[in-house]
Amino acid sequence: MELASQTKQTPAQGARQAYYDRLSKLDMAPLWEVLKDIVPDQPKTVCAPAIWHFNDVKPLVSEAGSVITTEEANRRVLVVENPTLRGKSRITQSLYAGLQLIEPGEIAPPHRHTSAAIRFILDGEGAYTQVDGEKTIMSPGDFVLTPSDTAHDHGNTSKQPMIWLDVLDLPTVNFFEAGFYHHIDAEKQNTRREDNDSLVRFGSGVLPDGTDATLNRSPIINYPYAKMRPILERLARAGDIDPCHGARFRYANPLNGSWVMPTMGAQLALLPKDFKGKDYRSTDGTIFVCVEGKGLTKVDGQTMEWGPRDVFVIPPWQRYAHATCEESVLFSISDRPAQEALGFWREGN
Ligand code: 1HN
Repeated sequence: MELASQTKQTPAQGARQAYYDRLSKLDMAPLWEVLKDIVPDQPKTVCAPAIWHFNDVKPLVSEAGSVITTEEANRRVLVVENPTLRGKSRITQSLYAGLQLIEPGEIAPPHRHTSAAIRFILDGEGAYTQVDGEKTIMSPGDFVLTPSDTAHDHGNTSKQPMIWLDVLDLPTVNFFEAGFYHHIDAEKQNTRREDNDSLVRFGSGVLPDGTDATLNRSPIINYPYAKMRPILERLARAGDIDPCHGARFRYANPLNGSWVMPTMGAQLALLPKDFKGKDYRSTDGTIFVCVEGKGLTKVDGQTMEWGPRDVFVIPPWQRYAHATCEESVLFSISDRPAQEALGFWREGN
């Protein structure tokens, strides 16, 4: 009886609740009860910082090869899920990530969909992907694009398995409920261009006559690590080293200097040995891959130690700082281009 009287509403509260109940019947609700939740003072994230050590995940990715064929799976991928977003197939609220395995002799047949994808090659040598009629052979550290709605298929004609990180803007496209998928009825698409044609045409500071410069994404499908790594060395040697990020560039759309795709943007950074980065935060939750070296990243009271091929994620607006014990290279990707286009991307220290 005591308890009941304690939880009893005052007549005013009771009237208010009755009013809310009547609103609810019409699918309406009072803003003042939720205002603080939907308009936070500063970015509020449901993501957690997390790291996937390649040494831990590689055996499980390899085991997938005996669990299912690429033919049956279509794409043989283990989804990398943020620990606080389990079951949602996402690493941040806006991005999907997965580790894909393709065994020697296998093909992953062509299809196209609204969601754009990137591949960042982690392990193996010599498998290929084809994007809109162009084939490229992939090596570790290569950054490969599958822009929105482009036909793509993969195959492994090498003698070793290949593992790469897939990142797709699926949660973003699905947030807008705007995604289409098209099956292409073939084992592989026919190539219409020479291998690596797009890099040769657009990757050297010239634009051939007839180039459609309004394309909102890069025409280049593979930014090979062998071509990118020396650029970092130049930047570092010249002393162009940011106190937070090290010597860094962003992969650019050569037509307009913008990010490679409207929904996802990527960067590559060289952090010198014994680098001690300053604190940084930004509104784009960011996925990192260690390409080379060894170091750690402190975020929100947590320390994540990383080495080659490890994948880690920093949630939006959480302060982080990198430190190295060896010269290191970090690849990163986020939804920053989308936030910039919408006008709400912010950074700070
Ligand atoms: C996809 O098309 C690929 O083409 C990989 O390799 C992962 C995850 C969801 C939807 C489409 C690929 C994917 C995907």
